[in-house]
Amino acid sequence: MTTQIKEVHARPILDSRGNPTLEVEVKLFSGVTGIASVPSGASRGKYEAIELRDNEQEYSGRGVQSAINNVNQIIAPVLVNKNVLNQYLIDRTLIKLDGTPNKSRLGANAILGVSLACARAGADYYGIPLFMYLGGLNACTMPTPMINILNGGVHAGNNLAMQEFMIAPVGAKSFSEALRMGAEVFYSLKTLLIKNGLSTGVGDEGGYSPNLNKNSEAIELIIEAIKEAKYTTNDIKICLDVASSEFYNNGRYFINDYAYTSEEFVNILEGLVNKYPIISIEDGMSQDDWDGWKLLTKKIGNRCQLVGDDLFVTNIFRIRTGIEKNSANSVLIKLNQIGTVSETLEAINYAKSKNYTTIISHRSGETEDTFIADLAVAVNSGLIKTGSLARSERVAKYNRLLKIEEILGIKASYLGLSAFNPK
Ligand code: 2PG
Ligand code: MG
Repeated sequence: MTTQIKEVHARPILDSRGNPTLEVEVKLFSGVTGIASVPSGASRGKYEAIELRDNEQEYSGRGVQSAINNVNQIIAPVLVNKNVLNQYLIDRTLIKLDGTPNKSRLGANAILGVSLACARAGADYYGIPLFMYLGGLNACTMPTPMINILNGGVHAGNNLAMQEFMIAPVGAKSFSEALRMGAEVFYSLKTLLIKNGLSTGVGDEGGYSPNLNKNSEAIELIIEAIKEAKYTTNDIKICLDVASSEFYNNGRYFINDYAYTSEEFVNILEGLVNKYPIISIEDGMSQDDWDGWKLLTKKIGNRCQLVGDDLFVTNIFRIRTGIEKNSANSVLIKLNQIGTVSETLEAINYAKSKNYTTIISHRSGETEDTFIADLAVAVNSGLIKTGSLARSERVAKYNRLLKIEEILGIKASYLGLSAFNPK
């Protein structure tokens, strides 16, 4: 059968931070080849599937040769002759071959590279775009972009505790209009930073990383930039990724030499939502602070999207726990947190069935691969988070979405504000 896998091959490439990662090629007997590469996070959740690194001298311990060997020597022989169109069976085979609950034997990076490349090969075999292969005729919702224009936390060298300050052009009529609006605000933010004598250097995700003392200063600068670009905060809303697991220790949230209790920190977030046009907060509370999550959700879950990233790690079991504990109302979806395409689709379907929104997300260490752009449309997630409007590994995803919007033509829809939970 021409859809059978002939060869699987992994090689090392560099990601956007200069760290090695895997590129995987899956060749079919038909001659078609699917290629994919694997991203990598910095503010990783502790319940994520394991990214295998060599811990040898090479690449300062960040080498991925063992993951590459696992693809070429262990996975490849098992997948040869398998039908690439049966993604579910391929992913199950990979999970079984690994045999651990967190993919620590073969590495989630090794497994994901193969899983993604198989999906691409399937799409290429049919000669249809990846979003159509994954989502069929029903895939037609362009995501509202959550554009990270100001970086802090571990993604920047500044002293902002919060990791991502994003804008969502909810008032746009289409994805392409949203992107243009976002770009205009990005330019006006640069002008404002220069005017205020602040740095216009960018962080890992391409957003500016000025040295500001308070998170609220960053939010106020962004609001000013929105107005300077001749928009209102009805057109463009603000979203945050607090990434609070990074500054949580022993039941306390440490910001600017102060150790807040969960309740105090919930009050801070509530204060921000009261004061500013914030419609989404990711990882407001830490991955282990279920009581804090419950309280935050009770207090502002009816007027703000509360996104679990480190909390849920795209893992259906953790999402279920969150639902049982009335925690959050949205799930950040990262393919490499769980490690296969089918498990990612399962997590998305499950979250949606419980009325949690899903945001398809990049990692801070990215490659030029645009898989997540297609995934966002394929599953009609309505939301994507893929960084700033600078640096090609970020812009590549937006550019792919522009192309998808063109392919969809009149079929494309853009939800704007209604993509968010709550609306
Ligand atoms: C996050 C991500 C992506 P990282 O926390 O949401 O923005 O960062 O990939 O470093 O975990
Ligand atoms: Mg996050």
